[in-house]
Amino acid sequence: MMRQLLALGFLLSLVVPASAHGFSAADIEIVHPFFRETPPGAKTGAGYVILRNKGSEPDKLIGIETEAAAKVTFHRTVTENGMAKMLPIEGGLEIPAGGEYRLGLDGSHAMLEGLTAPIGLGFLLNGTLIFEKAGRVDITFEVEPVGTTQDKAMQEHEGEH
Ligand SMILES: [Cu+2]
Repeated sequence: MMRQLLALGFLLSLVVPASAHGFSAADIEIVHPFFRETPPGAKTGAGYVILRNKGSEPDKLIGIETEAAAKVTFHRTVTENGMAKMLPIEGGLEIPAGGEYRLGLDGSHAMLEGLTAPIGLGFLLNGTLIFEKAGRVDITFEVEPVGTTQDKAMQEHEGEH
């Protein structure tokens, strides 16, 4: 019995790191940052994250840097006359005091331009989130399969807690 419990504990400990994939800096909690898997030859990719602010002042995500891409900007995909197009989100992503910003809702995403290599499942990619107040925070991005939405990733993420 003890041995079975130990074995179970070992299995659980293997599963936990994915669910515990998060970072924090000052009052900001960075929940499950991920890139979507890209096909071979892709020049662009997309990144998602949930930012929670436990503080009493708003903060802003003003930039992302990563080893996976030459440049990262913030976009929103909108549909006009049946055509999807991407518009830049200007001025950074505001995280209200005591609130959150879900990058991935309403078509929002971090746009990775100039991919240095395809982004493959199982990769952990280094990056830095740059906040107006919390400053530069080094993190890692996990990689989720093509078609993963913010909601789906979060369900899986929170289901593991
Ligand atoms: Cu885009």
